Amino acid sequence: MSNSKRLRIAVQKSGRLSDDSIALLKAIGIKLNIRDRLLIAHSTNEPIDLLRVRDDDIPGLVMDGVVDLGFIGENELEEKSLERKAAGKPFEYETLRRLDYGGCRLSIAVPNEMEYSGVESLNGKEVATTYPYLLERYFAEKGINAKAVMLTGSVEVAPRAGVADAICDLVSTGATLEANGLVEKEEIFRSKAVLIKRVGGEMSEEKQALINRMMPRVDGVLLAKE
Ligand code: PRT
Ligand code: ZN
Repeated sequence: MSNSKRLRIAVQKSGRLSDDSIALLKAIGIKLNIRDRLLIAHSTNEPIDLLRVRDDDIPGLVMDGVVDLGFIGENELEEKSLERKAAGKPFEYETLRRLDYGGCRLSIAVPNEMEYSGVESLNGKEVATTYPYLLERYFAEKGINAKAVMLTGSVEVAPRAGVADAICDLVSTGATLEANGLVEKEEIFRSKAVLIKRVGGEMSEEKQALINRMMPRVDGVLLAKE
């Protein structure tokens, strides 16, 4: 698929990274004809096709060489990279640029009433998260004997529901934690959106030339917004 003559770029179809990623592509002069329900969108002025998918799928699409470039949050990228490495699948990519949106942190939070005197307080506890690989790595680095419990949604209600003792989830304003009676205790990963490129397989001269033309324009847009 990556042999296609047109440059394939994966973007989140609908979510927190979608609008900013599309806006960046438009700002660097790529005209796009996006129809809401369609998986693929074609550029009308460059040989570029957009693949509009769930963000969870973007790291794998790049690492498997199905697409040439992808816009993705570093949290999802690092988690999928660790997961694929453990499974013996390709997990490599090149980061072309760190972008100026999608900023958040992955943090461990505990119920207000839980006694907490440092990360050691998590020994023997169960922590609900959508990022078990990042969390297990953190526990291993800190020498903590705690268990990551995988949940794909509603992580913040897990302690109240009796499913876990604490959580590890993305935080931006902190409002969600507060609304659920949780206090942020340990920041384990800081994330922003990044533009990544596949590393395996051949890249045609035409496609590489197009990427080479795009990147200075990306830098120009990022600089203008500073
Ligand atoms: O459907 P699809 O799988 O594509 O989307 P998704 O629901 O998995 O992802 P989405 O759109 O919610 O987030 C995409 C990416 O945006 C994440 O992977 C992060 O890189 C980035 N991002 C930045 C965030 C946040 N900020 C964020 N605050 N992703 C999620 N949140 C959630 C968080 O999980 C929690 O539920 O917002 C809530 C906390 O926000 P505050 O402001 O209350 O602290
Ligand atoms: Zn997702």
